[in-house]
Amino acid sequence: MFRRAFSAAAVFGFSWGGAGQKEQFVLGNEVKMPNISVIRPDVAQKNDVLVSRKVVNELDRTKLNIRLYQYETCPFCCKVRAYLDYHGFSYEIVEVNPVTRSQIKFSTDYKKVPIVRVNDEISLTESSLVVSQLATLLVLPDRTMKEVMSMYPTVEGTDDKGKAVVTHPNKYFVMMEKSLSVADMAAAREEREWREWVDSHFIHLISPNVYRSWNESLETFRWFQEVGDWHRTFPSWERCLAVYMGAAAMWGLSKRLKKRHNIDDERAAMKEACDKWIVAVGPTRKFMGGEKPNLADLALYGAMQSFYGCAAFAECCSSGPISEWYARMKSAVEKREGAYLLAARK
Ligand SMILES: N[C@@H](CCC(=O)N[C@@H](CS)C(=O)NCC(=O)O)C(=O)O
Repeated sequence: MFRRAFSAAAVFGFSWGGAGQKEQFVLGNEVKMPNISVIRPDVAQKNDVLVSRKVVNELDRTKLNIRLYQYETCPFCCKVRAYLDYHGFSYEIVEVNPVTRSQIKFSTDYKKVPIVRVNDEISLTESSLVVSQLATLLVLPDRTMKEVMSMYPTVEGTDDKGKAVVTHPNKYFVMMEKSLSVADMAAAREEREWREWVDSHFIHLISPNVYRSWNESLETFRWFQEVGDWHRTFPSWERCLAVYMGAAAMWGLSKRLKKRHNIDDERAAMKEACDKWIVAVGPTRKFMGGEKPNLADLALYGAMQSFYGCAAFAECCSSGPISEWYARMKSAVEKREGAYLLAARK
């Protein structure tokens, strides 16, 4: 049973302004206040895994029944959450145990997170693909999820080591039925290129930074335990195993990742990436998307949110223009400023 319900304002600590000057969402002909609640069930429903939280937006009438299987601090999962939250979707979160992964045993061929289940029948995987598919669903309100999925064909091939890989050549594309102006086409290209940069460059800088020493790795896992609410969702032996095994494994792996991605000084590389982003946004835009965040803004925000409690974030991202952009993003996401798009979908 769902016993504890908190308003999102209480959970996230944001406010909507003083009396009489609250922010409003215009949905079709209606002007509504966003009303988000976050429910934390204490126990699992019969024949189900424990839902760690349920985000409910009364204005989401899509009936998609979205469930996100995730690790709270996985950058790929954070990207998907940033997208869902900014657009005001209602959805459930299931925290997956990183050691046992028992919560995703229904998925026999795909063993990574995030996995997004829609109506308990469709599994969406690959964070950027998931975001493009959901974005297409919002742009084309008359299409079903299955129709949207068919717009993203898979291509089977092999990587440079001869291992079989499945790719989605158009995974950064949002499908439109109308033709775009030259300016909108340039903006869409910029958005795609920077989303790809987040996946192929920025995210690779995170592990070498947050696990760079045994102490930092352990600190990082202790923070994961805290924000992932592991105390509530996993028994103590699983928690202990996940913290110490995870910290040891990732400390070792981060050395290999550093080499693989040719990272010399991890902190300097992170600072350089943040500077590069700020230069790309430029001095006149609030976001890369202009007045509103686009999918590249949401991707980088999600990736950065995945390590905001770590020393690397404090050292590289908590001052200067990047911190100002991050604060603007945090506010836009937490206030569900993109929720107007959901209005078109019944
Ligand atoms: N390309 C995938 C990457 C997903 C991924 O690598 N997820 C990691 C967590 S950060 C994972 O599940 N690894 C397997 C594991 O932890 O067991 C995406 O964008 O969703």
